[in-house]
Amino acid sequence: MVCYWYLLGMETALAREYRRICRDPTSHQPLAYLRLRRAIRNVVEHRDIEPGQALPSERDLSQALKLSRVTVRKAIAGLVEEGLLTQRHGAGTFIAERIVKPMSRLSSFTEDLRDRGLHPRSEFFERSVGEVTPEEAMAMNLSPGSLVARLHRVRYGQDEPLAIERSVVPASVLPDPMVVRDSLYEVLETLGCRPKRALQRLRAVSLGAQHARLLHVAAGSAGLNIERRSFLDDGRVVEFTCSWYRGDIYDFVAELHADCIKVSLPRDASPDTRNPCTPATP
Ligand code: 16G
Repeated sequence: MVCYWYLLGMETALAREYRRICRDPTSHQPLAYLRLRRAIRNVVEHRDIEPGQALPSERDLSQALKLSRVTVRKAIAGLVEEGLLTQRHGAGTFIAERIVKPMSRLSSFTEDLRDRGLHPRSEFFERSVGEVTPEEAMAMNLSPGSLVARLHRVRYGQDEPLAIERSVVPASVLPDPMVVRDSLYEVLETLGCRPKRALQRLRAVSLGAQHARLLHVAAGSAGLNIERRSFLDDGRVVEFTCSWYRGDIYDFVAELHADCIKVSLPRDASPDTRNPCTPATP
């Protein structure tokens, strides 16, 4: 009975949101499955549906929203791929509890968290401008002596620390790192320099004492060390970021295609590029 009323309440919240989006003249979204996706994201964001809870069945949703089951299935499939929803065989569709991060989207930490209804924030250790180190120059194709902006921070979802990030951006792109308060990508966007593509390398690590302390986990816990080099359309490296994500919360998922047999690396993507982040810990 509880379950019935709970699902009914969720269905009502979702139906209300879906209709609101349909009526919204600024939404400009003609496709029903994309409107439904937006509505599901919004109710998760507003906490009308909590992580771990089940979504009403495809049939119930299609009846409540007067949509075809194909439309509902398409909306749900996209959100499963994004990681907002998970499907358990025979049990249904649920709001994901772990943070599932799709590897195919060049998204920012802030966007990933907002999509999951979490409030992102950063605590900075460093926002400075300095001369590029030889390792950074190599990773970013910069000449010796060039200036770079450095950001070093702990990233939080609500009040929980999720990752530590050390980003380096050419000072020609970001002359004043103090303007970054929350999202680096939002600032880059306003500067007309949001990355267009990126190369990412993941390594499983056990978190050292300092990183573990900042992430509120035991020393030696599993973590993921991720290096991202992001590029502008003209090939310039706009960002070199090393991140340490908590392994107990994050799932990184990639969609694989059987016909995608060629991996194309930019000419400068030497596999043995040294990791400029290794020596420094907060
Ligand atoms: C993500 C990126 C990081 C980027 C940051 C920008 C990964 C592994 N890393 O954490 O490279 O600098 O987002 O986020 O996804 P922001 O715009 O919220 O500052």
